[in-house]
Amino acid sequence: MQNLNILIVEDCTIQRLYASRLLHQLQVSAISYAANGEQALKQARLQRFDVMLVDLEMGVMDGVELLRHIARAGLCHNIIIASSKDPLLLTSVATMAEADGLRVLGTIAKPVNIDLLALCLLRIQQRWRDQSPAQAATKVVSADMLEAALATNQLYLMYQPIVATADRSLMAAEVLARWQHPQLGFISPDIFIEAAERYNLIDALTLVVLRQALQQRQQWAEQGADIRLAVNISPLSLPNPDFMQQLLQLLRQYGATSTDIIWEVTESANLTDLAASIHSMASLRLQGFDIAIDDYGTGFANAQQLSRIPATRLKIDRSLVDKISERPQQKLILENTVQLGRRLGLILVAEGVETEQDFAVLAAMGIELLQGYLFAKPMTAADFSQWLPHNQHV
Ligand code: G
Ligand code: G
Ligand code: MN
Repeated sequence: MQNLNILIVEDCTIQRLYASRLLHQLQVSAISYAANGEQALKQARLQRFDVMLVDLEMGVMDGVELLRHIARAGLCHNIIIASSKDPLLLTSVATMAEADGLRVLGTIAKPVNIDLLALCLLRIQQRWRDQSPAQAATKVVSADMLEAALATNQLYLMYQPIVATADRSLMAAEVLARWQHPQLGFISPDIFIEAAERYNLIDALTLVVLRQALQQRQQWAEQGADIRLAVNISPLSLPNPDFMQQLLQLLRQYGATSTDIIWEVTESANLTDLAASIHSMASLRLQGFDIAIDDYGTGFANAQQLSRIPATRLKIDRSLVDKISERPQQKLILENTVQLGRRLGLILVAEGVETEQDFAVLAAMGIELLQGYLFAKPMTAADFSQWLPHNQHV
């Protein structure tokens, strides 16, 4: 974090000093200040900042207006929003900023916590869902292409084991969609999932994926293997009661019950219709399903937002897990995340485990479930069937 150039936008002197002390502790050396939105704009026109730490309430041009200006003029890409306002307001401002094309590294309730601040800054280096290449590629994927893909079975599924840390036995398989386009070839899920969300085709896609996965599950069952499936659901689908009904209808059709499926929902401020989303999740919980908060560490949910989601598992994103044994600072953040998960009563899952060294660190932290290339890569159904007899202790 040493070579980051950060602008603190904050009208209260004490808060400003406090924030800069934390940034010093995180070894950020280039720190500038602005006392309100107008000053911030002036400064940003004079020099390039890697990150702006923006307070929402300020006398002369507040944070909301400032973010609009920054986005429009392309003055800075990475934003951290700090405020003592209601976390829900923070979330909606963050959603607005992202819709304007800014990258929100995090929202922090004041007083700013140093670990959260560190986490936000680390995200600059991490894989990001809405990177511009992915966005550019979405333009190539049209709604017609996607509809055709769904209608003509161009999607196929891969299965990746999730194992128990204790004995590396198979606990579930995550279902991962792949798209082989007849002309364009392989299209990455990061691209087509985002495209599906944009074109309002994500519900249809999820149902196609689920049907295929349930058919496969039935085949495995006939061969004597009872495989629990972890299925991804877009947060955009949750508020739709018709979609939720269709999910359950499909399960009934294929004789699957609530203990056969884990739903993975990406951590997101895009739980736009929060009440309806929580309603859907609570209803799934009441029916006995497990719900995992997926990709934790890439979005900007804070502890309070997290505690509102009726989940049973916290799935820690691979950007926090990768090479953990070599990254002491990252380890502190991971330990914090583990503590948070424990306090919320969640089962912890780490994804992206690639080495025995990392395995040892994660096991010592008490993370119950693991997923990663160390155990197995995502496999076709046929490869998964081959892999099973050697590894299954279910
Ligand atoms: O397998 P890979 O890491 O390339 O997948 C990239 C991302 O695409 C994963 O993080 C996963 O969440 C997402 N993804 C894969 N399949 C599905 C799916 O069926 N539905 C949704 N919503 N996301 C999926
Ligand atoms: O939906 P989710 O983000 O949980 O999907 C997990 C994705 O991470 C899968 O698409 C899979 O391809 C990828 N993945 C799983 N294990 C590893 C790993 O050990 N290393 C890397 N680089 N990627 C992984
Ligand atoms: Mn997932």
